Amino acid sequence: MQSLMQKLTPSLRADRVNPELMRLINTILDASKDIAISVSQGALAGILGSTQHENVQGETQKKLDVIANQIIKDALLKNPQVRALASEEEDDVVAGSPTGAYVVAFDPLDGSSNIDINGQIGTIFTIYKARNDVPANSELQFQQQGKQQVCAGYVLYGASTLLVITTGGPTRCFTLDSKSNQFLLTVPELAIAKDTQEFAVNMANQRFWNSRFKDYISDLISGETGIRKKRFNMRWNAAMVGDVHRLLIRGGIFMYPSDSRDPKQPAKLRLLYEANPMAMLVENAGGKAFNESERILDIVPTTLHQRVPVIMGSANEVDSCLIYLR
Ligand code: AFP
Repeated sequence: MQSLMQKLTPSLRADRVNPELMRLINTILDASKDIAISVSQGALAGILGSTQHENVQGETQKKLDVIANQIIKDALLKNPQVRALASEEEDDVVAGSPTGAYVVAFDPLDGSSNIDINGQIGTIFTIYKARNDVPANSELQFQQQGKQQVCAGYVLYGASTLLVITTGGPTRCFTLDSKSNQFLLTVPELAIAKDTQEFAVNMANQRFWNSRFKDYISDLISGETGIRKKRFNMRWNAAMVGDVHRLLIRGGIFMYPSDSRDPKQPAKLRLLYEANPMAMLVENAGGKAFNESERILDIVPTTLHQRVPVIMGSANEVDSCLIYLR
């Protein structure tokens, strides 16, 4: 069966991806395969635990955050197509080759709190065309709307190592074959169910939500006897990559709304490294992705590490949530 499965390159060719972009995607994926080896070795590779450092987001870096960031950064800076890179773990934009055609942003290790518990973690990445009107190391390279992404994807280091990717066409899923070390196409076209009975939100933040969002969640929880007249189930992974993967496979709604915990930081998830790539993957699989008022892919970014509320997943359920929020 395995030999009949398509490898990544023919699939990208079918999606009319040009050879330079294809090589760039492969650079990211080769790096992710190295990360996958470290993840699978766990304590044996000395990757568990924290460093003494905080990243630009004010979060204590895990050892694997630093290792994964370095692996991807080193690989990208060797690729002449990379004009610049931005990472959740880097303070500033890092310039690459002045003639590179693309800029790449990534969250090297999403779901850091799951590293030490052997839970789901992943690498999220996005690629834009480089801008010729601003310097390579300018933040403006990355202040492009999400709808301008030429590729978005994640590698999920779970029970299997999976790649979910779109280059503007369908959102496709590949599984890393440990024998050939190749990503093989296992779901040619992901399609998110329009309706769902499953939601993902961190309920511990409830007291910090606005009243409209509280009302929406309360109506989900009230089940068959409530206004929604159906029973909803809840799941929370603490890793967006795992939660979004679940909704791509069996439908669902993933929410990280604005909250009042920290007035300087009204939302948690990062637009560039998390919200935009996931929004493109979700939309290209038939789902919807909004902050609380507009389509995520339409947001004009203003800063590199900007954070936004996120509501994404099954189209009809996202619409229902937005009715409460408006
Ligand atoms: P880390 O990668 O810093 O652990 O954060 C993961 C994340 O950005 C996103 O992947 C999760 O959905 C969310 O944060 C989890 O947040 P909680 O800490 O509220 O569970």
